[in-house]
Amino acid sequence: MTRISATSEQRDAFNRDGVLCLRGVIDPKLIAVLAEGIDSCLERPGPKGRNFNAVESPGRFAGDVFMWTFDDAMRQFLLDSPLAEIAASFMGSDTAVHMLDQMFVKEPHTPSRSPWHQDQTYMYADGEQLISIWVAADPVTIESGAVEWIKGSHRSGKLYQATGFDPNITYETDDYDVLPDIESNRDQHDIVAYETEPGDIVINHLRTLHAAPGNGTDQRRRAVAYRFTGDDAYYAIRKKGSQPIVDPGLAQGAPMPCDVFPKLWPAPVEAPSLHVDRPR
Ligand SMILES: O=C(O)CCC(=O)C(=O)O
Repeated sequence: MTRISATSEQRDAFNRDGVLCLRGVIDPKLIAVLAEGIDSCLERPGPKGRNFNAVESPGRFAGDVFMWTFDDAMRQFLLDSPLAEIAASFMGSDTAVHMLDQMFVKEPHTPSRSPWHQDQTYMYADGEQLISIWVAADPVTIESGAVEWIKGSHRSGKLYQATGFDPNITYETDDYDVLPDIESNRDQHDIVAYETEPGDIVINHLRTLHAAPGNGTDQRRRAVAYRFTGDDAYYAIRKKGSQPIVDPGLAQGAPMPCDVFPKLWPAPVEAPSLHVDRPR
């Protein structure tokens, strides 16, 4: 397996911007495993798999989560890739705990945007060492739906209410601020997007604001984001937010490592064992 750790320049840039693209990190053979896993999950989704857009849309925008617990290729990709080590290195953490994998597939000509959001308030951890790594199985251009990131937004001190990718789901709660209208005021923000080739990765802090346009091309845009937590993170129970695929049985504030959120760095002696059945 490729060994990757952040240089001090890369870590400084990541800490400053809350987002960083690394080129050519994942072996093409492993990207093929990821592509196989994504296609398998599209064909046979897990318990929480769904389409984010209406069936009458020209292109499908599909999502799924915790694929590593029910799909062999997704599990192989997670365990054989260097993502956990990279996550630990960029978080400045001795350990990396895998919180969840989350798929975002925009088939050709899907008009559906991924709305502006921070990841943290959908998810199950608070702390500082919170990171996501976005990996695409296809070349990604601005036109096919490259994710846009607001540089430095992870340092605003704000936590925003999550926004439903599925317009039928809202996460309104007075625990967090209402997200301002970023799209109508784009010139007020330092927005960056990376066009990527398979093997490139984009790392973001879970508080970095981001969004993605639809896919206006004939090319598929298949991607998975891998969410990791570090030493200082702890379990967060949200009044509104998504739930893990299985109740981890953790109390608010508990350390993260458990069967549902396995510690993957340093590499475990025994592979994580959680298995979830796919609906037939
Ligand atoms: O890939 C996308 O369209 C959205 C990705 C995203 O929102 C995320 O990784 O949290």
